[in-house]
Amino acid sequence: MKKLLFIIVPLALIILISACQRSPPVLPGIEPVQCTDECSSDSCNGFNYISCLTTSDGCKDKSDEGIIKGKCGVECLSTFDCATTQICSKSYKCETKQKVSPTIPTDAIGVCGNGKIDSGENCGNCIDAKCSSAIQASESCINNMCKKYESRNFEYFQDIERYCGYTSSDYNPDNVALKAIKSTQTCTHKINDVVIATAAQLFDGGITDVSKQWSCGTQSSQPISMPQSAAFELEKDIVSNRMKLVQNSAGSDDARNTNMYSIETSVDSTDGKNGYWIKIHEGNLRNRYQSVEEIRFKPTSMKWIRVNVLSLHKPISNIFTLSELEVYEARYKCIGDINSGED
Ligand SMILES: [Ca+2]
Ligand SMILES: [Ca+2]
Repeated sequence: MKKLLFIIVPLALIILISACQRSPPVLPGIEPVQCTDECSSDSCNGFNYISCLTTSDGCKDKSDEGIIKGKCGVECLSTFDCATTQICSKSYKCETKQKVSPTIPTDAIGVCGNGKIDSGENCGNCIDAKCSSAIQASESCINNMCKKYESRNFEYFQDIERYCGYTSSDYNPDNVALKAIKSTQTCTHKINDVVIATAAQLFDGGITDVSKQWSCGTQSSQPISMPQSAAFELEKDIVSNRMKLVQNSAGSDDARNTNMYSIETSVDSTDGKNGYWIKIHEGNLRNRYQSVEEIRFKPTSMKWIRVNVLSLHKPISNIFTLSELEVYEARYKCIGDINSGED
């Protein structure tokens, strides 16, 4: 029994001592320091001012104060912070106002119609580069260049009336259009695998044969758009006072009849499109196939002749046809008249 006591008592003491060591007494009022400093001094995050403050735990913490005038390169927060000639920029700096000059949108540069002659623009492809005084015809656009226009004697009607003893009914009976050398047109019509109806058929002497007429066709049910034109170049400069225009003459098909038309002439065109043109006549063709229109006008110099078809008698038609344009030279006597004026 005594032996057992010798073992139990020291064992109990060891347990008691180790228990006391595991939970040491906590002193009231003193917390243990368990934090670290977030920062050591004030700083910036972009334009934001970050102050470094000591908090209640005794450590330094970051505090974002926002954008503050005078800190982090911020000179101003609004234009009121700047001088009167300055504004507060997006980077919070006072900057002198720049006078904003109007800028041409980049998509307008190089555009035809912006009023400036841009690279690649000329009188033939853009109105910006049109010749200086085309109305007075002192310049004319030929091969995409403005050239001095050389007027012909018989363009100034008053002068002719004053100096020339012509009569409007006096003309040479030879149809000079038959000798035309070149032609062009805005539209054609395929007659068959061999024949296409072009402006050349306007001066081939053929009237009733459908393959000997200028035709325009959409080759579909779509109506043909207006205006359309055909032009041809005479063998040489002439002075004319009479033409004959023959209406569509294809079979008895009035659906192809031209209504309004005009005729223009040029002495300096090289291709039937460029150059200076004057309108010598405008009228309506009768709504009857094979009808012939007699056109009289004051003697006018011409090398090129252009017929413009402005409307059809059947506007929804998908085809129209003009058969022939005959051109006659005026007879006049001017050479003696010019120097024997009466006043
Ligand atoms: Ca332009
Ligand atoms: Ca013909």
